[in-house]
Amino acid sequence: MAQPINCKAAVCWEAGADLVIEDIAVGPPKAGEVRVKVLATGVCHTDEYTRSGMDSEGTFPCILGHEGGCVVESVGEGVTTVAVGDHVIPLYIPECRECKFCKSGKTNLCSIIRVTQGKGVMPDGTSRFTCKGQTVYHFMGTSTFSEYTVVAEISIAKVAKEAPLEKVCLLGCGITTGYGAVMNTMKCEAGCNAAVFGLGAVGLASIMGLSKAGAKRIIAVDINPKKFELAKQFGATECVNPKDHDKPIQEVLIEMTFEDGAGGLDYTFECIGRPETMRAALECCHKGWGKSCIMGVAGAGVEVSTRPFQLVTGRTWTGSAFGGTRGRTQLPQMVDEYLQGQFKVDEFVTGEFPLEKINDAFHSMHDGAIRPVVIM
Ligand code: NAD
Ligand code: DAO
Ligand code: ZN
Repeated sequence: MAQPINCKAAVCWEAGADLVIEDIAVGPPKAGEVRVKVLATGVCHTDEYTRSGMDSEGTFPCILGHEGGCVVESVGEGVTTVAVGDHVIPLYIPECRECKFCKSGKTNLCSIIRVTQGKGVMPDGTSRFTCKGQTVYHFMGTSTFSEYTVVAEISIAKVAKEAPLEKVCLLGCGITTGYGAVMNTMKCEAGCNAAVFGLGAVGLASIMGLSKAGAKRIIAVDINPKKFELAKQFGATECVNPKDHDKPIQEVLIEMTFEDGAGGLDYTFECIGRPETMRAALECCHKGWGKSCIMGVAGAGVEVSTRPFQLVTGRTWTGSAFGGTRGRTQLPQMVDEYLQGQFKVDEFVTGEFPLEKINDAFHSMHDGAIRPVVIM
């Protein structure tokens, strides 16, 4: 019978506070749950979004983190799909294969544990974390900023043991989101023209996907020109800084793509999280067929707008969560493709930090880092 484990974790005691390294207890996995040792974890802007207090769903105190590279330490009753010693990546979007959403074949948004996950607890309504006699809440069903965490069996993808966990942990969010949006959500075809707004991990991964899909033009858009060199290495054919133009960026992009009497992109990807760039990404789509995909997460309560005529005239506005990826089914394949050199992962890592320096990892993101990785 598994016992609680005492270990270190970065606890966020309240919205807006720096994380504090604490000694915590991690309870044993209950039925359908798995306890994992976290070896490495990426730090994503969504962790910062919740830490800062912008996330209306944030429950404190909590353990953030959702890009983990882990090894199974123990399994709860009834767990059959993973075993002690397996290498796994936790999933903030589970894949139960039984709920209405999973069975539809139309979406990756498995909703079977959505309500409890949103409240920061395991599916039975309780937390596995305690610190100083106090309950500490889970985050996104993953909580990877801890040396040990507990996740639902349906929320882990088993991956090849040969893959370095300090790299493939990043497939737990940003890379998979951008790449998957191109491949799964938009299904971009060879020869298409596309624009990517925002050149962080999500935008760069979109560029990588577009390049692999055989896009003819991939226009990278960012207000930070320091991002352009990397965007080109990932496959961008042109880079545009909206600050270099005195007209709206959508007009600039339409002019850049003007051909046979009309301009506009076949596909655009919004990887920033701002309503004005979401609007621009929609409005620079080609009349009649252009499609825009929102991945950026805007602040709570923010709304988007455009003139309805933009949609009447054939542009499509959609979005993608975790790149439409069904994690348990598709992440193992992605890890295998990474091992075969078919796509980049190492290139997204912009620094490694020990757990004690996790706040420095957060600060590095403000300076334009793509993905800091915390080595536990
Ligand atoms: P990031 O902050 O690393 O990258 C954003 C980029 O946008 C930066 O390079 C920044 O310079 C640029 N930018 C900011 N304002 C701009 C503007 N007005 N015009 C042009 N460029 C601008 O972020 P990231 O980690 O790549 O994530 C991007 C977004 O995607 C975030 O909102 C994040 O929360 C979200 N996200 C969504 C999913 C999902 O499943 N949909 C998953 C992961 C992240
Ligand atoms: O099913 O209602 C739902 C929500 C699923 C989670 C979607 C998350 C999308 C963006 C999160 C940011 C990345 C960490
Ligand atoms: Zn499901």
